[in-house]
Amino acid sequence: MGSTSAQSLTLALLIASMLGGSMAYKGWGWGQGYNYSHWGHGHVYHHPNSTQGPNRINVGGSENWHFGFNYTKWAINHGPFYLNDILVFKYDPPSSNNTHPHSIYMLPDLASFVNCNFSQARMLASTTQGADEGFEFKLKSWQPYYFACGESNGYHCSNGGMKFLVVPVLRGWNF
Ligand SMILES: *[C@@H]1O[C@H](CO)[C@@H](O)[C@H](O)[C@H]1NC(C)=O
Ligand SMILES: *[C@@H]1O[C@H](CO)[C@@H](O)[C@H](O)[C@H]1NC(C)=O
Ligand SMILES: *[C@@H]1O[C@H](CO)[C@@H](O)[C@H](O)[C@H]1NC(C)=O
Ligand SMILES: *[C@@H]1O[C@H](CO)[C@@H](O)[C@H](O)[C@H]1NC(C)=O
Ligand SMILES: *[C@@H]1O[C@H](CO)[C@@H](O)[C@H](O)[C@H]1NC(C)=O
Ligand SMILES: [Cu+2]
Repeated sequence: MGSTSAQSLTLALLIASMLGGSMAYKGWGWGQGYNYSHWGHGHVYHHPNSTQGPNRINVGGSENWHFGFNYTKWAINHGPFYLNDILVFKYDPPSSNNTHPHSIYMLPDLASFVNCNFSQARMLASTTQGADEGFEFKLKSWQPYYFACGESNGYHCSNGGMKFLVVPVLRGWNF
């Protein structure tokens, strides 16, 4: 395909810029003596704050999870994300007036993410699980997470902007 390696490079740069973005937060927590007994208490909605407990982040902000929104851009602008942050995906279930519902899949690697290749993907949430309070996903480990909508044979992923990646960083990563 030829373009794949260029796209991979672009994504590698995106990852680097996301990590780099988190580096910009270096110093926020310097010497402030983070109090670990606050873990699990601070379920806040405002912008991620490296000195507080885990954040709950609504994916897409007020846009929620829908077709035609650039979630890669959103993730870059709203990073960094921290370990144990909770992503909340909200989307309407299928109904007579919603015949193009969404879902959430985890793609296994960068190549499948770039190509929206769902052959090894794992479904995290069905078309009905984004209703009401939304579907919650906790960023438990230090790894890249590749999220995408799996509907319409990958069309929402490849043409609808419905994919993004996150590499959570350790809160208070200031040494
Ligand atoms: C840490 O937070 C807990 C709960 O808020 C508080 O009881 C404790 O005194 C704090 N410890 C320090 C060293 O600030
Ligand atoms: C981060 O959290 C600390 C402690 O709660 C607070 O004092 C500070 O104003 C917050 N900073 C931002 C940018 O929200
Ligand atoms: C989404 O945003 C990213 C980052 O700004 C950009 O590289 C990408 O080309 C955008 N995608 C689309 C389909 O516009
Ligand atoms: C869409 O359908 C749901 C129930 O299926 C209903 O609650 C809602 O009001 C409808 N919205 C519109 C814009 O018709
Ligand atoms: C999708 O990925 C699988 C392996 O995960 C690979 O065998 C297959 O060729 C890929 N499909 C495309 C269209 O790249
Ligand atoms: Cu979708």
